[in-house]
Amino acid sequence: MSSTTTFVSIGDLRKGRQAISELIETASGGCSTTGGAGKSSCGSSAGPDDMPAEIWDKVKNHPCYSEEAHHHFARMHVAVAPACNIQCNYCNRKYDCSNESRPGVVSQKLTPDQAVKKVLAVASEIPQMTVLGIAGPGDSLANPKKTFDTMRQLAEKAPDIKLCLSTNGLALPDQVDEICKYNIDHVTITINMVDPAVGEKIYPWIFYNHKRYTGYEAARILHERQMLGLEMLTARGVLTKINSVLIPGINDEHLIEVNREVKKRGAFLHNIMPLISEPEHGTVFGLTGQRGPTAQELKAVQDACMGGANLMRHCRQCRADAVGLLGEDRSEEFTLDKIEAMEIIYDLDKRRAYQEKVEEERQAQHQAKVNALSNAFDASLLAGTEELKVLVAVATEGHGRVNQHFGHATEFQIFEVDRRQALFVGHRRVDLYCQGGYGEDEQLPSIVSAINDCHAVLVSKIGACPRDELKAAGIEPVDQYAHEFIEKAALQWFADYCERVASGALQHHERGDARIRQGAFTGGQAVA
Ligand code: CLF
Ligand code: SF4
Repeated sequence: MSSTTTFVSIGDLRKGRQAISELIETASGGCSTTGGAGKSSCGSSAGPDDMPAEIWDKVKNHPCYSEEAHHHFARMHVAVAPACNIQCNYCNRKYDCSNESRPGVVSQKLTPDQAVKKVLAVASEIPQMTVLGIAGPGDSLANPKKTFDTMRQLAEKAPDIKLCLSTNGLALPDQVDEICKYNIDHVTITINMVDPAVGEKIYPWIFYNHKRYTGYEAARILHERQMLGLEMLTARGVLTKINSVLIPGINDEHLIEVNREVKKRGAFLHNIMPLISEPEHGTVFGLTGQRGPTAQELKAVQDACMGGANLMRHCRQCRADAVGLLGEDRSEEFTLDKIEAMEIIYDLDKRRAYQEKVEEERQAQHQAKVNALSNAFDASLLAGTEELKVLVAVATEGHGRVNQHFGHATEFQIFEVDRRQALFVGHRRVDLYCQGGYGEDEQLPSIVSAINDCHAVLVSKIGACPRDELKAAGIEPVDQYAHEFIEKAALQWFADYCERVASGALQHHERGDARIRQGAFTGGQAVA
């Protein structure tokens, strides 16, 4: 069980927690249970009516804290924090911090001045970039000078950009004042355990107060610091997201308790991520054969946590210098030499005007979903389909629409659809089918396997060969909703599916598990 040393006054904690818990209570059904006209939860599509105005203001255009926002708004990371104060068994220091980043890629490390210049350059080119995060390549708070130097400058020079950081939590309690001083109102803490006996299997050592600790003692100290840091942030009204790496056989069931404990302490969101442990990354887990979870194992743990802290399911485990929408990476456009040659004009009015347009599009998407829910399901035609629930894969290039050719997809978004809602539950990375103008048929089996538990795949267009292959696998290729908003398209397709089942034209079959394992088809990238 968890043991926690708490130095925050109970009064502070209650006050700060009040606003956050109002929202948590509002959305307490978890991301998928409330359903209906926009009444789902914060990690997904909560709106201004679902939460206090000051919290809505913090999450509405943060792509990680709002599932709806991630279709429209971008984030960027700057890699200013190279050092770390702990060792995780899933990390190889040659690569980025895998608590917030995909392992296996190394970021170009920046000084705070270089980082600020890069942020201004990206902001002038990508007006929908609304959030700046520091997520490595080590731990942001093990490098406090570089991290806060960057944040201080940005708070002055780019006041409309939300500031965000990610940490393992060991140094967090000492830095809460600085975090608040620069108005950093989103903090991610990676918490993989609330029991040091579990923690000692994940963390071989920590470096704390000028001393190295190992084994159970290391995990106990880390746990206490994480809980204390979380409580302190809650007391100050900072929104917190908890990242947990799901490690099969080590903390899978335990994460349900982690979810409970972090909710108690005011965490806003819980992001359960799959372990990535390819041997070539050279991590302890990679080298000892510790496997990552399958997509189904990940979903099962997430589902078991429903009703606790709200879940984030749209994480892309992005790299420590990622730029763009989640799932897209434009970092190559903003290398230091390219920035040097750019004309940087940080035009606040232009950015605001653009973001207002994006907000309108997002509202339209939301309204389309609400309308589809009230119009698509004609109960008189759908007898016997009340309890049906299926998964649907969607090819999208963003903006919340079905707007990608099957052959161009490198990932599919997965929605769980029933007569109450179309809920985003994850994404599956796949190999590209279309290779320079022709279809690579050898890729088809792995693509089909990756979405083998889905009943349909929604695309803007699809060729004859993949169409036949999908049909043969029992997956319906659907292109008649090209360029529609995703939830509307998924709900309309599902209403049609239910009608066919109710009329006897089609027999409903449960789909088997997608036979995919972490990294099996993706060169070591996340599949969830
Ligand atoms: Fe970056 Fe993290 Fe802030 Fe987002 S990422 S520091 S909260 S701005 Fe987002 Fe990327 Fe997942 Fe992180 S998708 S890895 S959750
Ligand atoms: Fe690696 Fe991040 Fe863990 Fe540090 S906190 S050891 S950088 S994964």
